[in-house]
Amino acid sequence: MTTKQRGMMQRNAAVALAALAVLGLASCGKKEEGVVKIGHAGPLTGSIAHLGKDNENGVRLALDEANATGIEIGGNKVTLELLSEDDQADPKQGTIVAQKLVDAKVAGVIGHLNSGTTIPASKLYHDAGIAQISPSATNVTYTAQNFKTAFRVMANDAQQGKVLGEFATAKLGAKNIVIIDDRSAYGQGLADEFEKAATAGGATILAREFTDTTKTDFTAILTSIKGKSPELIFYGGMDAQAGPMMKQIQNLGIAAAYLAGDGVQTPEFLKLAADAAEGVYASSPGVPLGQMPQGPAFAEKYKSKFNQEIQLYAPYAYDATNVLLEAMRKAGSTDPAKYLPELANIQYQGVTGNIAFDEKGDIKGGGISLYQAKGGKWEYIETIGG
Ligand code: ABU
Repeated sequence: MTTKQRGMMQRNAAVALAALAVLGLASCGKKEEGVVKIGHAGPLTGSIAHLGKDNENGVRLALDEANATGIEIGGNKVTLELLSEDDQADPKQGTIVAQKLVDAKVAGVIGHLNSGTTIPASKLYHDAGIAQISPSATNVTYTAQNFKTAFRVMANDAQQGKVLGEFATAKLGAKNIVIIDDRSAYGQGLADEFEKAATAGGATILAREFTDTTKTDFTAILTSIKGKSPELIFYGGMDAQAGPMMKQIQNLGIAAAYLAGDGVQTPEFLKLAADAAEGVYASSPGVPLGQMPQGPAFAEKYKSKFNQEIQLYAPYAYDATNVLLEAMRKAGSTDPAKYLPELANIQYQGVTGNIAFDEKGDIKGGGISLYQAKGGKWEYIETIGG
């Protein structure tokens, strides 16, 4: 061996030793830096983008807070990175962005917003073994699939439809009802549950009418409904349709009570329907923000960070994110295979209340609240269950 060759060998050995020393420190020390990707998916464009952004803000707030406090998982400092995808509230786009999040190797997903995207996406997360917590999808099918990866942090539409059907018949005394839905998984599913409960309460369903999530002109179905003189119209769908629908109901002079679910119990509906909103009834899972254990404090920090008011589901998206992080902390791992059992058994005191899941991944003890629009505000009536 020449002197030059010996010199090169010595230099290579020194470099290898230095690399080993760094690796050794990293594996023995507690301060290894790592980036953990957390997925979010919801409609960030389109007619309900205000709700998708609201969810995204809830997730972002929780992640930013955790990063600011220097979150450690398994003794290692980690940096949480949000990967937020726009599913456009479209089932096909929902599976496309779900696959994108799976391919990006996210450690968990908060979403999707809509039942129509959450349900098909849940199969992809399930097959990839990734935990999914929806802050807002309420269709019963989501958690009825027995996927050990699927969770939600609010009551479902079997509970919500029952409360709405009983409210329509027992409290409002409606005997003749027309149901409209938007043919989405949420709208149709909630309308079905409402119909069961309203019929059990003694009402007659005069007609079931359908629209879709893209329409804003309902004159044809409302004209047909006017001829039936219902005492109550139930709508299964979102605020973007309910707003213009209420204006058209008012313009046509239809004198029926109007009742809907959580997709309508938003500030956006009040804005879209304007004075036609007066008297409308709607339900929402959980309790009003002001009655949530940390609701007012959350509303303040949300406003100060995003310079806007909460739409609807942001506190649930915030809690869902914190529940996911808590399960990772308890397991000491960001590997879903390790933290999923902790998530299934979580007991977490969040902004919205206590969060624990039943064997299907539904929240234990979620209640449903009822509201009426009065003077441009949602006035609280009562909470059933929870
Ligand atoms: N829960 C109403 C809005 C979201 C959904 O379930 O489609």
